[in-house]
Amino acid sequence: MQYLFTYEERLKNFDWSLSENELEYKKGNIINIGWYCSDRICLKGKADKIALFYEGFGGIEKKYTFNDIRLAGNSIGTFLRNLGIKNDDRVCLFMDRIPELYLSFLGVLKIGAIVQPLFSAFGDESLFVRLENAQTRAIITQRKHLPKVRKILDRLPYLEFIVIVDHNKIKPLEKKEVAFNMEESIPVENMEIFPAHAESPSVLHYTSGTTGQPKGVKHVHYSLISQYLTAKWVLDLRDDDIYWCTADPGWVTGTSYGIIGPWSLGITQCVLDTGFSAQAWYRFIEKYRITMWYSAPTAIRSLMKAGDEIIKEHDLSSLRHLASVGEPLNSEAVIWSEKIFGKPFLDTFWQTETGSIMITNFPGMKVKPGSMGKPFPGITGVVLDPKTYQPITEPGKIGLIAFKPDWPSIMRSYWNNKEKYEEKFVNGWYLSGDKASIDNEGYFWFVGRDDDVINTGGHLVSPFEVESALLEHPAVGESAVVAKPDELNMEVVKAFITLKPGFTPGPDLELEIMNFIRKKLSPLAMPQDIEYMEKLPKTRSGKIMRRLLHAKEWGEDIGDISTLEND
Ligand code: 6R9
Repeated sequence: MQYLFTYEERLKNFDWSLSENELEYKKGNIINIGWYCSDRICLKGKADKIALFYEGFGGIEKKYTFNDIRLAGNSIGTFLRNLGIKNDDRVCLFMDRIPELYLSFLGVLKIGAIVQPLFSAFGDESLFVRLENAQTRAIITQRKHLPKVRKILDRLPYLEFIVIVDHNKIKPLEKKEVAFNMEESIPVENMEIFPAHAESPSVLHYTSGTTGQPKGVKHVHYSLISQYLTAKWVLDLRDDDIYWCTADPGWVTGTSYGIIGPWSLGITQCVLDTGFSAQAWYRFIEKYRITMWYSAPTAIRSLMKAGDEIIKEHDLSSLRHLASVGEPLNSEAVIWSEKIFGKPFLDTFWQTETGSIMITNFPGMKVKPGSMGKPFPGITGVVLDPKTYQPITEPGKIGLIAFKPDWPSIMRSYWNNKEKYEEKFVNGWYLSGDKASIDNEGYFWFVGRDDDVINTGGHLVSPFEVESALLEHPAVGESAVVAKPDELNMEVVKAFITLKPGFTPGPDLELEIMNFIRKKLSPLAMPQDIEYMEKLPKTRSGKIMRRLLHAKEWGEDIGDISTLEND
């Protein structure tokens, strides 16, 4: 395969001004991501190029040119502005992967408001804590998700508008609800784009931590500088590519590389909103002649499981380049893809907080299956000694993955949580919260997380959030949530609970509790296994020893238990 340059060439004299120059951005200028992803591409002569091919349930197909997405962004932006939404207001997107989700993203940014994308699979409680924390002023949603919004509305004094994109005019609108139909709206040819500057806030993504409620990661418009160049170099996007990022924009991958990266490069992308099935995915690649595919290990493992026979039924020869993110990509998956597609999935490592790819198998670089690759040019990545926080120089020794906090798309804060934000920086390093080793050729090898956050199929789940929800169930006395090994998702959620007096353990109660969590949080956070206990292991100071439960699940040594309470 022909690549246009090598990693070493790109490392030489690297400077982010390379990206700034390509984007014709100069320090102090206006930089609005919404404009860059649509208006600028039209000005570059690509107004009639397809920006989005969409396929939804029931075979619905739609397509939009860059001029269409420019106009749609204008219409939505103008509609919100007319409601009184202004710059820095938080606007939540709570939709399935329908075109309105992608186009509203641009519209919100165009007026300088902060876009807060959330998974539409979230239950009312998950939605509530994120809207409450961000003091969100408007939410854009679909009819099917309204019951969840209506349920929590009275507890959200800052939420003024519920914008419904598919109002059917049969049922009357209720409190705070307004209808906006994109297809029926009058195209807005010209609008005043908000003059965002480098540090103007852009996207607010919520991510789970070990303790406390999820944290809102605040990004700024200048993040474009990182997202543009990493999309161009790592995803190797070229003008005639047909690109498919399988991530939902509720996850940072779905915005940084499912909207901003590709569209700022003027690339055609495809969206499939029908959920996962190997058959459907291969058919989609074949139908749209997808050339670049960015996905995640769990999906890749599911495809492997579906078998190679089904692949033979499809012409997948259009695929030119593959990459993966979200969790460790096992070497088997790399080897499998090489065998099946003739090219390996290239592993990329990054986080909501980093905003863009940090460690990567750069196109053309020798792939060591199981390794995450090397830092992107301009990124100083190290592993630190967990005691001294000094970089480890010895190859193969495990330490904490850390980065020099000087790249354009690093988060600017955790929303209203200065304390947690400051904890992420030590000795002038940004701490990722992950562990790895670096080999003698500079390749990073992922080891695991440095906290209790559960990574199930690429989705981060906070044990705290699940425990809190469990405690709201009338039968649950105490709860402890840990990761349990799983073949497909690598980790799944396991809950240990004690019951309140008068409740009897059993499969019916287990099912009831699981459903309770699913409705409140999301299907992803639902425990796959609930174990009843007489009492939970605790330290003498009364803290639940999750470490012990974790070790039990993973068959590991339980370590020091001197603080374990025993009566
Ligand atoms: C983009 C994204 C970040 C956490 C990260 C790490 C895990 C991501 C990985 C990986 C092993 C990879 N992670 N990529 N682990 N290999 N290539 O995933 O953001 O949802 O914030 O998750 O995911 O633990 O710290 P986010």
